[in-house]
Amino acid sequence: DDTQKQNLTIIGAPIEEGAGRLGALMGPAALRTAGLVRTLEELGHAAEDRGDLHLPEILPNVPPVNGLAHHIEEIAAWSRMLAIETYNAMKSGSFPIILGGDHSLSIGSVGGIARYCEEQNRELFVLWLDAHSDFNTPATSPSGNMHGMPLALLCREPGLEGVFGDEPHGFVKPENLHLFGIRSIDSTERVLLRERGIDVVDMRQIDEFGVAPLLRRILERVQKANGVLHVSFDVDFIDPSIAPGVGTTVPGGATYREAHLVMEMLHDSGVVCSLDVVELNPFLDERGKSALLLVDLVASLFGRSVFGKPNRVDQGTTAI
Ligand code: EXY
Ligand code: MN
Ligand code: MN
Ligand code: MN
Repeated sequence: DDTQKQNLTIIGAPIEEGAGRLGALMGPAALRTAGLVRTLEELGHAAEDRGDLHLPEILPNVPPVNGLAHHIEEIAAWSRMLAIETYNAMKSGSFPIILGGDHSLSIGSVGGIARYCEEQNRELFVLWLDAHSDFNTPATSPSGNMHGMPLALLCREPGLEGVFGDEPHGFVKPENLHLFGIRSIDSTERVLLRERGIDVVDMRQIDEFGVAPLLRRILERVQKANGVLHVSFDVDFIDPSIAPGVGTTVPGGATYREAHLVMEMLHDSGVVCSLDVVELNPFLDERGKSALLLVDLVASLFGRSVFGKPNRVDQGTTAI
């Protein structure tokens, strides 16, 4: 088979301070229990599990923000640690997989990856698989929960400069950001997303056109630019009927096959450089079903397939 074997660096980020409810800190443990590392190894990859990161005793000082940003000192500490970890993993030629933990962790994970890409002059694209657009600033956020803010910070919206302090990190170009599966946007977020011209593939488009052409358009863009793609996978991208283990469920999410097809196409594209798996809340899960589904989806991203990649639809033949 044509699956490329990769060096993977698995980093647990048991962070829940960015979410409105407790439990996401158990996410990395549940993903390991569900067999994530073993599954990746069985697919032939070299997976190094670095274990979980832990908050330092002394948190950084962050200047006060204009608006609400709960636990910003904790998020700042996580962001600075994670930016170092993902930067180092990329630099060593490895593919970082960050196990969350709530979505505020992407500030750090993407911040470190973007720093590496800037240094290497590689164009970074981000695919954000989520029910939400996560584009609030402290000034627009209705909740003050920082898991709703990572993209605003990464796209240089003002208000969260203190999070990284002097820690080196990169940014995401708004035109290289692709939101996918979206079905919950706050009214102030919508204004900002429109003003910045962010590409939003909402569930209505997915219903109407299907995931394949919508995702292919994004992947072709990355390939044409000789770029790399970071994938940020929020559990609430999937429909809550099959993935209930998340604190911010929104009905009408991706089906089992839609989610797998996304991961299979991402694998075939060969452009994915890094992955976050976020927002799993095992306290809300049902007998591990969300954790097990996530492990299967990650397996699809790393080359598991039913039979092979279709190369001629008309003949139904497969490349094996
Ligand atoms: N937009 C809402 C807020 O900012 O409070 C909800 C954000 C939920 C974010 C989840 C993780 O994707
Ligand atoms: Mn999210
Ligand atoms: Mn979400
Ligand atoms: Mn900065």
